[in-house]
Amino acid sequence: MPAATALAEPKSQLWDAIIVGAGFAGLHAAHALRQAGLSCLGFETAPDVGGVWHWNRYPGARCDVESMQYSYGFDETLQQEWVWRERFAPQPEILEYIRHVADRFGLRRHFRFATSVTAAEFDAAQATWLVRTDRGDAERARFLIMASGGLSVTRLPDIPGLGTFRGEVMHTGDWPTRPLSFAGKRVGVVGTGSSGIQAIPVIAEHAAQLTVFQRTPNFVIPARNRPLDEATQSAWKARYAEHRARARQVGTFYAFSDRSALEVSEAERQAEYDRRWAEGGVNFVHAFNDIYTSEDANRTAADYVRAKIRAIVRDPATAEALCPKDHPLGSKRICVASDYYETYNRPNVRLVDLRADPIEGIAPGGVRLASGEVPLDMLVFATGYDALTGALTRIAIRGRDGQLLSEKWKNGPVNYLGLMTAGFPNLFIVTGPGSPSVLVNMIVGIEQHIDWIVRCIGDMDAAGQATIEPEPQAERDWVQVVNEAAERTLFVKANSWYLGANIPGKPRVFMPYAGGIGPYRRICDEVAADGYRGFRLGARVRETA
Ligand code: N01
Repeated sequence: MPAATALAEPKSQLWDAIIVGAGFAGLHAAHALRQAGLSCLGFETAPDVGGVWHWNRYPGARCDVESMQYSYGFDETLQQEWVWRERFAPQPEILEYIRHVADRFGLRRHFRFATSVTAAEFDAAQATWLVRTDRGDAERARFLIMASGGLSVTRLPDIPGLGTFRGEVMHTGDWPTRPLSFAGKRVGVVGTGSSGIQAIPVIAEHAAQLTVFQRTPNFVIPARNRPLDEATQSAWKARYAEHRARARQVGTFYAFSDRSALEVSEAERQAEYDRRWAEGGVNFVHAFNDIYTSEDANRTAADYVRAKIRAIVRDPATAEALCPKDHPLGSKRICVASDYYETYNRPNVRLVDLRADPIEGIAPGGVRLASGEVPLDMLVFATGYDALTGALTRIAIRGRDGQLLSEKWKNGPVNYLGLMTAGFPNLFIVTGPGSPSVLVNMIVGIEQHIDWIVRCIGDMDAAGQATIEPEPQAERDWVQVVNEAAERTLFVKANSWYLGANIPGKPRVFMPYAGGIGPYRRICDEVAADGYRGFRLGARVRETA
């Protein structure tokens, strides 16, 4: 193992950067800043590193991006030495990897754990951020890096009577660390997104009775998870540089099709879908190049999956309820799981279609439906997150003139390149709204953002600049670019968390940039090379005084 790089000591109580979050993004930020000779301090709510992978301990939790791709690419020795055990790593293995990275590069020492940032205020006179926590810390830094995650603020629906339930209540994104047993219990799961569809088959194996409360069915592709044998892994590793270079341009190691679903014969189309269904994983959606953009092309893929559901699920009414019909395939995040549809053939599993039989409330003994009460001992909410903006707006972040970020973004996030927002100098946002973020492999997006941010700080220091923030016109233009990119896709055709549609009252704005990580990276690099075009740079305070 390589020795950890020498720690850059803070020059005074003023840190070069404060980092919020010790997940994949925060850890990489700490490492990259230190490599650049910059000091940093991080805060993390959890007692240890891991970010979402610390909290998402629900049964069946695993990544839907393949292990060989869902890992850092910044260190050649790390990627060659680390051995993944499964094609899709389960949560404990990913957490083990993150902890290994923290140990290997000596990153924990930069963070204060079990500490939540509650407020951050820009001090224009000093050109610094003053950051406060729930444990009384008050620390200053020149830059504030929000590595707080796009899917980290969990959401429990506002169902009448929830507080009266006598049994245990859990959210998949805030799963207890204590051991939980489903044995002999009547368990209810609310929500059938990526988390629900992973947890349901595992809970079904252990619970006496499982009731799934489904509002919107999703398209679920089989994972075909398997152990990663040494030969497969070595083959990937031999070509890691090439794979990573490709992922930096397209967000994934997978090859994309250059054919339209509509230009091939029915037989060819079926053969391609069969091949990808058998292979498993999200690569199913790349079968043709217009699945995300053409409703007709998309329908061929959606029809294929619906036919699979009807073939797998024996009860025709359950099969029909499981068939998504109100949104194109992939317009809500495509789901990947093992034995999801097969689970509904088990005698101890029941699906409740909430569109036909809505939840009226929760009683001490179970869930009250329009048709009557479902008695339960445990209730699992797989009901998602206040995505992309939640972790930013719940902190009292005040920019120039005391403006609150939550106030500035009350009609939707407004920023330039997804990286910065006008009026909040030196505040960097990692993989938030306005960037490809959740539409690509998150680690690819994180590495691109952190590299850009650290380069930006270095360029500013070299040029004697103290502040950077977007020109208001540049961010207005970028919002337009983000909207236009979304309009060219079918993403806008679903009520998804991408649009904030899962949070009552949240402005309906398509938040991620759907133009692709390659074009996005080029734009960010060109902006930097062009003297940070669209940004307003300010000289050091001392020099202007
Ligand atoms: O959350 P979701 P998630 N009554 O918002 C339902 C990532 N992730 O935690 O669609 C009844 O997708 C809601 O119904 P509807 C991944 O990016 C990755 O599953 O709003 N139901 C929906 O079915 C993912 O997309 C991995 O009608 C209610 C579900 O709850 C993102 O995290 C694993 C309801 C929420 O689905 C979020 O996934 C897990 C109510 N009042 C997560 N409110 C992997 O890498 C909400 N729902 C595999």
